[in-house]
Amino acid sequence: MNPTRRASDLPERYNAVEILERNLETRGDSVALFTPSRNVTFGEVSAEVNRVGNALLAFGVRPGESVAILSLDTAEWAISFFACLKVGAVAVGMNTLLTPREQAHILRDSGARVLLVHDALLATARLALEDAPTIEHVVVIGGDSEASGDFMPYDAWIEGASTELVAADTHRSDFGTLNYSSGTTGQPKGILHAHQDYPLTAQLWGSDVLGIRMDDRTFSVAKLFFTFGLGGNLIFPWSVGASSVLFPGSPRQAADVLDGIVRFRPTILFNAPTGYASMLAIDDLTERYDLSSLRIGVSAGEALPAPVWHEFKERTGLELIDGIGSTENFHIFVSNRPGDIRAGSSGKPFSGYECRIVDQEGASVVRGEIGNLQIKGETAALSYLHDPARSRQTFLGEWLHTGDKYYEDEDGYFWHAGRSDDMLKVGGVWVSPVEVESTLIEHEAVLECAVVGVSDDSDLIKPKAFVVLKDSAAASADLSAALVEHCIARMAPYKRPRWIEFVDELPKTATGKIQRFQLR
Ligand code: 3UK
Repeated sequence: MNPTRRASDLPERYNAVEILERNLETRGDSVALFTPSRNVTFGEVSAEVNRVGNALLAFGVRPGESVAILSLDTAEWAISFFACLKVGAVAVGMNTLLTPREQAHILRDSGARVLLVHDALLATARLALEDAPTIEHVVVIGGDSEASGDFMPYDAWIEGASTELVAADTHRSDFGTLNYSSGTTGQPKGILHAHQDYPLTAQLWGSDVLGIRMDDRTFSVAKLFFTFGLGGNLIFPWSVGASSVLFPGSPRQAADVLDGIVRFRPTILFNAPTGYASMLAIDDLTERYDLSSLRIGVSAGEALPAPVWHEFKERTGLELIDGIGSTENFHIFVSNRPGDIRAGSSGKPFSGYECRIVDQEGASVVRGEIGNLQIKGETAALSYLHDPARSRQTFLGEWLHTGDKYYEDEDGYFWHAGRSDDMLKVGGVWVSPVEVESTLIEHEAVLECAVVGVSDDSDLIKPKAFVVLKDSAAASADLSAALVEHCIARMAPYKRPRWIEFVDELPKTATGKIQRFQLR
C-alpha cells in the first residue's frame, strides 16, 4: 500500500485488520509478538485472529457492536483486538486499574454483550458484572479451566473455530475502538475511533515523525487499553512489520520494566515521564541494566520536565522524544522528533495536523502568549459517546479543543503551560481532584478539603490534599496515613494524595468557591 497521510488515500471500504495482514505474504514467519509466555509470528497471529473472529461471530456479534476487553497486556489482548476489527465490532479496551463501579459503568455504557477478561482481573470483574446487565458472554484469558468457574476459558472457546475468516466489509470511517477517558466530574466518557485513524496515526507520527521501521521492536509501559500504548506498541510496529513486546507486569515497578528491557531487548520504549524519573531514581541504573538495545525513548501522558530529559541523556545517552497526544485524537499531534528536540517542550506540529493557540474568544494569541491549544486533523474523534453537551465544547467542527494551555516560542516549539480545567495528569494518567476530594470527605474526621497538583522532586505533578478536620486537635501523622489508606481502599491507588496538609480553613471566594489556585 502507498503511505496513508489522508483518509482519502485509503479505499472507501477499508478494514484495519489490513495492518496485520499486510505482513502475511512477506513476513508471515517473523515474530509479531514477544510475550513472557509465548512468541507469536504474524502468520500465527493471523490464524488466531480468525479463530477468535469466528468465535465472536458464533456469539452472534454484529458489525458496530461493542466487545469489551479487560486484560493485562497479553497476546490474547492483541489478537482479540484485531479479531474485533476484522468482524467489524468495536473493541473496548478497558483500563485494568479502575474500580468495579467504574468498570460496570463502561460495560453498561458501551452496551457490550461479550466480555473478554483476564484471569488476574476476574475478582473485580465479578463485582462489576453484578451491575452490567448487557453482558451475556464472559471469556476468561489466561486462567485454567477450573479458575474460570462458570465462564468459558479462551482456549476452549477458540478450540474448534476455523482459521479462515473473511473481513467484514467496513467503511473506513466505521468505528473500531471505544476508549474511556476520565473527566473532572462524573463517569469516564467514551471516545470512538474509526478504522482509518489507525493507519493515519501510524503514518503521520509513527513513521513520518518517529521513524519506526521494520527492524524495530517496541516495548511500552503504557498499556494497550490506553491509546498511547495501543498505537505505540501494537498498531505502529505492525504497520511497518516490526515486532512488539507485550508484558503483563505493573507499570509502577521500574525494576519490572527494566528487567523486561534487558530480557527482550526492545529498540523503542514508550513510557510516561514518571516512568523515566523512576528509572533515574536507581543509582547504578546503567551498571545494573543493559539498556543498549534502545534507540528511541518516547515520553507522553504529561509534560517531560527538562531536568529529567537532560539527566536521562547524560546517564543513558538517549534523547527522549516528548510528544503530546490524547485519546480524543487517538495519538500524538505535537511532537519532538529524533534530531529536532527542545528539552522541556512538546516539540512542534507536524504534517497531518494544524495547531492554533487561541484566547477565550477563539482568536489566535500573539506568538509567545499562553492560550488554549486547538488542533485540526483527520484522526480526531467526532464526539463523546452519550454526552452531546461535553462534545459540543470539545469537538468544534474541524477543530478539537484540547483543554491544554500552550505557548509557542520564537523557534516554533510548543510549551505546555497547564490545563484549562482542574484535571491532573499523574504518572501520565488522569486524576480528578474532585473525585479525590469527594472520597476524602467521606472520612468521618474530614470537614472539607481541596486537592491540587504539586510538583515532586522530579518536577512532576502529584495530588496534594489540604484538609480541614472536624476536630483540628485530631491532626496527626497517623490520621494522615489513615486518610491515604481510606483513598486507596476506594479508588485506583494512583489517585491517592501523596501529601496531606491539615489547615484551619480553605481559601474561598465571596461566593464560597474554593480557590484552588491559592493553594497551588
Ligand atoms: C496531557 C500531555 C504535556 C494533556 C495520550 C499520547 O495522554 C494521552 O491521552 P489522554 O487522553 O490525555 C490527554 C492529555 O494528557 N498530555 C499528554 N501528553 C502530554 N501534556 N505533554 C505531553 N507530552 O493534558 C492532554 O490533553 O490520557 C498521549 C498518545 C496517546 C494518548 N492517548
